[in-house]
Amino acid sequence: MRPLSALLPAAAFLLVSACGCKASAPSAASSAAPSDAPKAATTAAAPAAPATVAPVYGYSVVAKYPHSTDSYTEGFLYKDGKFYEGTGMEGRSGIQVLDPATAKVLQERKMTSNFFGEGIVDWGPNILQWTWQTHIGVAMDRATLKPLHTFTYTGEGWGMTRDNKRLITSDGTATLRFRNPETFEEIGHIDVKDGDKPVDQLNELEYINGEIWANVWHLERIARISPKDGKVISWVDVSGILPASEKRDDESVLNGIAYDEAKGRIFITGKQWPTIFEIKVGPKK
Ligand SMILES: [Ca+2]
Repeated sequence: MRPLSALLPAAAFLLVSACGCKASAPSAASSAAPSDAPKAATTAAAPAAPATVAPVYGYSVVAKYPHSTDSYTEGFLYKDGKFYEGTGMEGRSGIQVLDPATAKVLQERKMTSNFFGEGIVDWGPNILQWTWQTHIGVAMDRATLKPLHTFTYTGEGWGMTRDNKRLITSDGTATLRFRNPETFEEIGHIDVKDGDKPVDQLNELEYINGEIWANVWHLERIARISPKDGKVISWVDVSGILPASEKRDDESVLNGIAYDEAKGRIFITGKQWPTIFEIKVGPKK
């Protein structure tokens, strides 16, 4: 991998602006349909969930929080009382720090318009964000969102999370990769399977109590995955949690899982959803 110092100037290129930040009143008025096709064309809003081997659980909603319908959610985490959200789409990508109660944008940094932002992960005092198909990511100071250095990788960038030793990343396939948090180099991987069947399109990730939780692109289902062997331990079916009438389009899909480790709270949201849901896993109704 290229030495990080050689890539330093690119950090300023990748991230162009911080903001003084206004309250983000969730609004659907400002965004026209995206001119660049998101990851793939689709016409089916909610395909039937496939049969599974692992048990399927349901959910109950504990609380609801506001979420901006302008945010094309690609990365989502909870840290020190705030939500951190990475957003995608060229021209709309960046990272925001949000007040959970009000959705007020406390801090923000935007990417230049040629980048499509993807997952985010905190590591020590830093926060990392990578991009979909441009093979470059940026490490920022978490307190200020000031870019520190960039890093590169092969393949696509989708979701990111971590355990206490490694970063964990998805790329739209059934493979999750473990990475050195300092160099971003791959140090191992698992192939995710439900029974014998690979589970691909793994997207936004969250490490929760020794499991990797991953939502599957275009399904309202979360896989709970063993980090040891990639086996799907169980599924959480959140079908219908956001009424179809509140989804902007076919790409307004589930794509955000965040965990408040101190209080054991699990939050989920999706691309351009108006709501962040705190959920509890329970029997499927
Ligand atoms: Ca997450």
